[in-house]
Amino acid sequence: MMITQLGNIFGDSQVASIISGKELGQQILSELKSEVFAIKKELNISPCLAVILVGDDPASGVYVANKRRTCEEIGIISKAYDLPASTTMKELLKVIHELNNLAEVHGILCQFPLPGGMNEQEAVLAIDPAKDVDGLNPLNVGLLATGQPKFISCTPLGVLEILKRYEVETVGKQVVVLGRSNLVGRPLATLLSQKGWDATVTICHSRTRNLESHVQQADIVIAAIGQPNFVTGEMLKENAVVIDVGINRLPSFDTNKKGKLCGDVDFEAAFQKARLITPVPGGVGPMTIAMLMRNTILAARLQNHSHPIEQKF
Ligand code: L34
Repeated sequence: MMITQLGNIFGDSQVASIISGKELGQQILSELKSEVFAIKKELNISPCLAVILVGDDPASGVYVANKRRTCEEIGIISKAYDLPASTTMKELLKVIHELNNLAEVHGILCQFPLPGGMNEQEAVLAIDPAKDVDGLNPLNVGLLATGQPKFISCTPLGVLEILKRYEVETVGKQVVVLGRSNLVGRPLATLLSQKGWDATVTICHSRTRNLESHVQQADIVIAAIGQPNFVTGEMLKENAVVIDVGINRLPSFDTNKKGKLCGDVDFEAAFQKARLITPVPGGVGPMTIAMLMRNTILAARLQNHSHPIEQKF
């Protein structure tokens, strides 16, 4: 299903199939569009997501624009809060508190990174856990850690959805997660080691010794460290599944053009060695957005005492 087998110019050797997060994301969005339609009919409400963007980081601007556009595409109401880089923490918290108290808003997302000097953890703590579609509030993090998840952050959910829909076996497998961030690495490692996924998970980070030897053992490698081409072809075990969460912009020599996007994995080399691989762009990014839509629909249902959509997690 949706696997592109690209021919190898040398003919004989086996190369990876490319996972299309873009196509899979589109398929999920069309399912969610029907779900939104059903909610409108059933509960007479429209799911609504408020996205807060502080400052003018160009990459964040692109991601937030993608989120808002996708809301519109599937019938979720999108409320935009664009605040200047000079916004104080107090002003940001005021906006969050107002949104917490607005009944028609079901989900609140504050895009990271915040401009220097602002406290991301404080922002996350202020978001009502019932509206925390990013799954970053410590209550939701704690529920996940103790095996009773409610809102799970969107990128880890997107990675799991890829593994599920491409029928990648995780039970008893060696998974190496590169990176320990609250947004991606840590929740992914937590989830994959839980019952149902049953993987043996190793988290590697900047202080890991013999990192290559860990990656070499891995049936599934998930790269989320934010360093272009960090994972080389040589590091990988033959037929590994490679999920590239990294999204790095290479410097552009032409100041009028945006730099080329690339992941944490040397794609060309990994493609020769892996069994399945996600590209950047068009891999995990679109799945993150699809999962944000799913969490918003879940929030709208839960706030209206309706049955949540079926979730494996
Ligand atoms: N609070 N901050 C919060 N929640 C999140 O879940 C995020 N993240 C990460 C950064 N900060 C956050 C995102 O939304 C990364 N991220 C994200 C979202 C979407 C895309 C990439 C990262 C995306 O749309 N990627 C496209 C290409 C975009 C482009 O052209 O630049 C892709 O195909 O990968």
